[in-house]
Amino acid sequence: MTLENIQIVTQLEAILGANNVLSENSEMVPFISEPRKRFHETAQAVVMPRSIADLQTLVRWANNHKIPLIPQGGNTGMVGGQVPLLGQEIIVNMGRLNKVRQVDADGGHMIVEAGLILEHAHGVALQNNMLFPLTIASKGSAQIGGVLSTNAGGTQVLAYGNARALCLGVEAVLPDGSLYQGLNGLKKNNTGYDLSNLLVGAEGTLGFITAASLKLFPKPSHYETAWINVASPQIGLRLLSLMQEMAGNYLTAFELMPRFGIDMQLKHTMIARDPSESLSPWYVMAEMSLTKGRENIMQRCLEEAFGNKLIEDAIIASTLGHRELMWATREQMSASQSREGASIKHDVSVPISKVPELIERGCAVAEKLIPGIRPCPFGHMGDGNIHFNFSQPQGADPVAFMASAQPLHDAIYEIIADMGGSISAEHGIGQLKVDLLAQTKDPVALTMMGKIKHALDPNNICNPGKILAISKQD
Ligand code: 2HG
Ligand code: ZN
Repeated sequence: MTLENIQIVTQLEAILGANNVLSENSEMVPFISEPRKRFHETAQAVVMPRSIADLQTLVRWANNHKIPLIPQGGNTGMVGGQVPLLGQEIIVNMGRLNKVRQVDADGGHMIVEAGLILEHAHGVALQNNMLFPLTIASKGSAQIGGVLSTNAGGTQVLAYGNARALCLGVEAVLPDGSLYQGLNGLKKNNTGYDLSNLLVGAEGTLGFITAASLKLFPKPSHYETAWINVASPQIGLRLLSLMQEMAGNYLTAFELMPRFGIDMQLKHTMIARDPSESLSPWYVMAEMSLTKGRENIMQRCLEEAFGNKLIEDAIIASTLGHRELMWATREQMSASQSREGASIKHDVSVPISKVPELIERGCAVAEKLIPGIRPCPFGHMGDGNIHFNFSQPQGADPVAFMASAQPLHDAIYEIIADMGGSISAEHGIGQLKVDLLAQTKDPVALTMMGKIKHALDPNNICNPGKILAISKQD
């Protein structure tokens, strides 16, 4: 039975309460427009369930009527997973399911609901003298459910792992409305298929994550943070090895940035001052998260690097403000590119040792394809994950620049394939990379994914057309 929009809205109001349903286009805008301004479809409605039981009723109803639902967190995703593709979906914003259910500091975990904002999760951990380490630039809006559904990475993966590695289990409403109960505080639990891990990174295509058990770590007593001039990504790689050798897992961040990224931020007055000491084509921002009694490890690493003639200039943050300036500069790289005009992006990874070669080959091919293009490769060098982004040539028409992107995408992804890398390191597939995934993923893996999707969601109501094309899911 198909329902008209008006009936849909009436029934949604009956299930969830009128205050929790938005259907006017003007009200839906904040939930439909997304960071990259690339996906423009409207939605039937935006709903905000207030309880897990209401969510279950909603999903059961949608399954009966074969109405597509999109689980949405803070709407910060970069690949359009959290916004409509078809125009007839109902966006289910999870923000009101945001309770902290349990904190077990001694046991090293906490159970929180999907709608909890990532920064608030950090705060809960800190109040208990613990650390939830996963952090991303959009931490003030991103929600735990979205972080897990996209298996987000960020700047601490080097030492602590990505979202998947930080999750002990989830609770989820499945496409038939049943509640999967996988929450636990266990480090070891070897009881069959890892279903929680299947839901993490599924981008809402297998159901709605409603709560998660997250790992907590002892809170570091202090941080040593440095901004280091490196002559090339190759030198950056050697510095990474040196720091890992000397500091082991205390090295928690190792981020690479080109000078261009700092210049953009100064130009658009996004930072009060340059965090670096002097000009260099590249910089590394490195951080060590240390426990009591471990002091000056960064200083010793840098002395060693100076002694080996690996580096010529570096600065260690001497105040909290200085450290914050360094982090702001790193985290605003993406936003500064948006202010500079259009940018063509690739969230890619290669084996860490191949990052310098990736940057060299990628820049060369881009400059050949689009003269004047301004490469801005930056990011999580310690994880082999580079945001291989390119800003439009100065003064170029942004629309024409974006229209010329395909040969560049093809060339970058060809290099990635050649190096055994990944077409999506941390942002996921969403709607942006569905075709690319189909072209590049192992065919057997794609078939397995399609079968899992069909088994759990035969009516294809959970985020249809994301990760897998609609024909593949049926
Ligand atoms: C980051 O690391 C984000 O800053 C955004 O993942 C990357 O805009 C981008 O390409
Ligand atoms: Zn990133």
